[in-house]
Amino acid sequence: METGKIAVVTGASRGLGSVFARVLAEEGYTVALSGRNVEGLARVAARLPGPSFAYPLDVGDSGSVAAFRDAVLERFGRLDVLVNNAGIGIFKRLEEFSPEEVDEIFRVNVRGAWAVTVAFLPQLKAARGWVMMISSDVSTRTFPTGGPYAASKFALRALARTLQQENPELRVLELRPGAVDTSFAGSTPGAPGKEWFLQPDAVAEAVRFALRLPPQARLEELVLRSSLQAPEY
Ligand code: NJP
Repeated sequence: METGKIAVVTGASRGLGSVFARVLAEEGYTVALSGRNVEGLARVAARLPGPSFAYPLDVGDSGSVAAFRDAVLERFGRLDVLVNNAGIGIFKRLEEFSPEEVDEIFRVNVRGAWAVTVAFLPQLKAARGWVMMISSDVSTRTFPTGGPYAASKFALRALARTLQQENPELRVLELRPGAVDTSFAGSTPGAPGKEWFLQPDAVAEAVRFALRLPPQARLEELVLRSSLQAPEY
């Protein structure tokens, strides 16, 4: 079931981005996959059930974002769904961070999502499209060693809400997963101790749910955690 609609997923080379791309393809979208690891993008693209397009992107680099936007618009001329998924995490006590590490978290998690969103804003508005910000259950709470990461997700939440307020024709979803079993922050999927983590496929179902809503319905925020994770607020 091809819909003629186009979706962009950032950070699609592995983890959550790869399963978001699969669900979008299953829902009939042609998916533009992006990330720095082009081999990873090609692997993910090869497994998708529908047509796709893979293009290198560092969301924190203005030139890279402009080249990616130009490539997507030259190829498809429109955009219906943007999933701002690219993100990094570094976890340690505040005094152990270098300024460069703090900058890098904000460069990717905040500036990156802002840059890709505004690059495609005219097309997203014309399509009355979705922008899905993949933030975190820590976009409203903190935990020791998570200071700059949580701060970046609080900031992403603020960007999501401002985007919605400024652009009522869009549907902006802040999707807030808890701990998910991916390669995030250098971890290994399925590693001992991660048995309680949510599986990525479960998070991707939230994207499917949003996509299937009637046009009149705007899902603004969704917290999705493993039932084995403590309910911290
Ligand atoms: O992590 P991982 P997840 N430019 O490390 C890409 C949030 N989240 O799938 O560039 C462009 O397996 C990287 O691609 P590449 C989290 O904050 C997660 O779990 O090719 N892309 C890769 O595809 C993040 O926002 C958990 O290396 C860049 C992807 O990002 C999102 O979920 C919990 C990039 C990261 O894949 C996906 O994370 C939570 C750049 N500069 C929120 N830098 C969790 N896993 O527990 C990285 O609350 N990427």
